[in-house]
Amino acid sequence: MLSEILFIPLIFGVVGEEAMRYFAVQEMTGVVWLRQPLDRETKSEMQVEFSVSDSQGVVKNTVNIQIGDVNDNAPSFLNQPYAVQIPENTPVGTSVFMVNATDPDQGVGGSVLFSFQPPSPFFSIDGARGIVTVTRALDYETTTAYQLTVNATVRKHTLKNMDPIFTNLPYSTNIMEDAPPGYEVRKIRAIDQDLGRPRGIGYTIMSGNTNSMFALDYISGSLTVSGQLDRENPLYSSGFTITVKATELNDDRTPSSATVMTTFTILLIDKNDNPPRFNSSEYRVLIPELAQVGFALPLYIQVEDKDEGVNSMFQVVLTGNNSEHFSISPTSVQGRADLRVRVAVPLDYETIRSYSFSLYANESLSEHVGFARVFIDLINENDNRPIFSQTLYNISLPESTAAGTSLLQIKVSTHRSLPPGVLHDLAHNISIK
Ligand SMILES: *[C@@H]1O[C@H](CO)[C@@H](O)[C@H](O)[C@H]1NC(C)=O
Ligand SMILES: *[C@@H]1O[C@H](CO)[C@@H](O)[C@H](O)[C@H]1NC(C)=O
Ligand SMILES: *[C@@H]1O[C@H](CO)[C@@H](O)[C@H](O)[C@H]1NC(C)=O
Ligand SMILES: *[C@@H]1O[C@H](CO)[C@@H](O)[C@H](O)[C@H]1NC(C)=O
Ligand SMILES: *[C@@H]1O[C@H](CO)[C@@H](O)[C@H](O)[C@H]1NC(C)=O
Ligand SMILES: *[C@@H]1O[C@H](CO)[C@@H](O)[C@H](O)[C@H]1NC(C)=O
Ligand SMILES: *[C@@H]1O[C@H](CO)[C@@H](O)[C@H](O)[C@H]1NC(C)=O
Ligand SMILES: [Ca+2]
Ligand SMILES: [Ca+2]
Repeated sequence: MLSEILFIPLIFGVVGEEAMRYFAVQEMTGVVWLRQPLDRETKSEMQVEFSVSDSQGVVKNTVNIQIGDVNDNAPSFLNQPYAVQIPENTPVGTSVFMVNATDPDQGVGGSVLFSFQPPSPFFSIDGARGIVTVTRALDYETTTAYQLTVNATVRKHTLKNMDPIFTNLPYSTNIMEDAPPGYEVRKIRAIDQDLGRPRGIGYTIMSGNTNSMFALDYISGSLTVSGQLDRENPLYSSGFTITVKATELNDDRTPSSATVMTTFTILLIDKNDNPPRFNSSEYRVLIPELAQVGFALPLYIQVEDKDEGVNSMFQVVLTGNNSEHFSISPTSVQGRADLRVRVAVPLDYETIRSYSFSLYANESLSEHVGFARVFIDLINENDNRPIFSQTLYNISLPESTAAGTSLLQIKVSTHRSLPPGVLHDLAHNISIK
């Protein structure tokens, strides 16, 4: 039996004019070649897009290429020529001049070492900063001018491996409190400061990652959200200060001893995700009907919206039949408040014995409503003078009436109308003949 196998070749390429000037890709193997020398001092980083295609289509991917530093620049003096006039009585130890040289190479390759060539008995030069100092008393009568030659050399690269450094510091980002898991807060990046081919970096979180709310990709340095954030959670409300570490990796990808740490601060931006809430679903109170207007009811109502600023502003309203008999304050709240309910009109048990109200806390968002019930019951008080049915009870009875005989039923009724506070006496005249 025969069968045909069709080989579909993959074709590799590089995209873009600038990238094509520097890089060539072998179509069949995907091996990348450099077409011309790179120069870190001109461009330290390039984003190069490579492509791979088959008969079905093309896939492109961007590769970030960092150009490492080599010490390929000689230092140069700035602001030449140098000529200084100093008084002959300039004291020994006085700094009289400063030479200035720069080197375009970065890091260790870029630091310059100064010396006088040949050395002078009268002047010295600070190797690192180029400061020229008088070291011996001068005498105009002996010498009127000194000509000195400064030698600037690039400092020898020390054998000690330098620690990497973070770029684009400081790391501080504000993110919405509802950022979903997987959301990238930011990419952090550290670079190898040493000359030559830069080593890879591994990124880790050392501390501050409360409840593992964030994840840091070891290779890419991408810091992402990995849990459900909530600004109103007291553990998260003041933000996160995460200590991150960058470790240079050896060629076999094991961590080297060259590391650097920094902190990353993340603050959560409030979202209006909480409605106002009362601290109970219902409040009940019993008050004397004679409670004065202005009397504050012993109702301990607290209401709170846990959000921040305008996201925690709301209006309080007490509604229901006869709710105007009471007043509530405050009615405009931001954040949290203890509410006071006060008597607004003279109350009367004989007219209304109990009240039942709805208490709302409404935010500007219509679905953000806090709700509670309020029940107020009045205690009856003896605020009415009793009234006898007759002004005089006149009864006659025979003298033989036995002790304990019921003689008379006295009817007493009350009607409302007397102002509160009247003392009541039940004195009445009964004449018995
Ligand atoms: C050296 O020259 C550079 C470039 O002109 C300047 O920015 C720097 O301030 C100079 N340093 C001193 C110490 O004069
Ligand atoms: C300049 O200084 C360096 C370092 O001290 C020394 O190696 C070099 O020979 C000096 N150059 C000249 C021209 O003297
Ligand atoms: C509501 O809060 C107030 C004020 O803090 C407090 O006095 C009251 O006991 C609370 N009520 C409930 C049911 O927790
Ligand atoms: C409201 O209260 C009044 C007494 O002030 C009463 O007559 C009336 O029936 C009540 N209305 C409702 C709807 O409860
Ligand atoms: C508060 O919200 C409730 C429920 O949505 C609504 O019945 C009431 O009219 C609102 N009150 C105000 C003052 O907006
Ligand atoms: C009380 O009753 C007696 C006898 O029935 C009568 O004579 C007398 O006038 C009455 N007194 C009054 C104040 O009504
Ligand atoms: C009761 O009798 C006394 C003395 O006789 C009199 O002063 C008073 O007015 C009488 N009270 C009533 C309510 O009739
Ligand atoms: Ca919130
Ligand atoms: Ca809110």
